[in-house]
Amino acid sequence: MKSILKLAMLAATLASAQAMAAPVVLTFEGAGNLAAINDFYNGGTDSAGNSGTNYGINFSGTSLALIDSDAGGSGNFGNEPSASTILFFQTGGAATMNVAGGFGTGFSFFYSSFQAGFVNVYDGLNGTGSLLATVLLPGNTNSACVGDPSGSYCNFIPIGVSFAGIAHSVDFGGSADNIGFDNITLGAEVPGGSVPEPGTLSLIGLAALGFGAVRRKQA
Ligand SMILES: [Ca+2]
Ligand SMILES: [Ca+2]
Ligand SMILES: [Ca+2]
Repeated sequence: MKSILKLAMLAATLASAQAMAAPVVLTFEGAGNLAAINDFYNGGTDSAGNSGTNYGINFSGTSLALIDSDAGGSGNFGNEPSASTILFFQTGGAATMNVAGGFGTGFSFFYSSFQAGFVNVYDGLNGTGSLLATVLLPGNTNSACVGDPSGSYCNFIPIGVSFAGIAHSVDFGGSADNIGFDNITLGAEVPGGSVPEPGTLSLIGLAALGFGAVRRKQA
């Protein structure tokens, strides 16, 4: 009995260690433009039939992939940390990510938004259980897009948080069609991927266009 108990404890320790393995970075590259991400990272496909690496990660039906218009999609953004696809949502108040196997240590990502948003990390699936961490996301300035041909949302900022315990879901919240995320990194307080060159910080006219709206050239 004693040795069986020890084995059980060892298995629990190993499972815990596995949950905190090397950071996983979700770049959304390969997902379809305006496709629901669904099981793209879960051994299945997005709503357009594309599949990515199986990390055991599922996204709620409102979570959409968006490809930069400069790369043939309909995204109104620039300077994303991994070109040319990001996560955003057009309906509801948040996109939810479920990680059945759990993850620990920390969580981080890049985001771009004119308005304030938030990210909540929970220990249960689908935004349930205890709130492990909250990251408040101030609206950031987006103006001249240096390094990316076009796009109103062009100031992707890295941000992250460390927490205790094992997380199983994350809500990415904000104003629908006005906030985008990329290089979502599980297991690290600093997001993976290159940090884009900071754009100019002149506070010129913030376009009221949505994330999924390609900016039209002014006549
Ligand atoms: Ca662009
Ligand atoms: Ca781009
Ligand atoms: Ca990307």
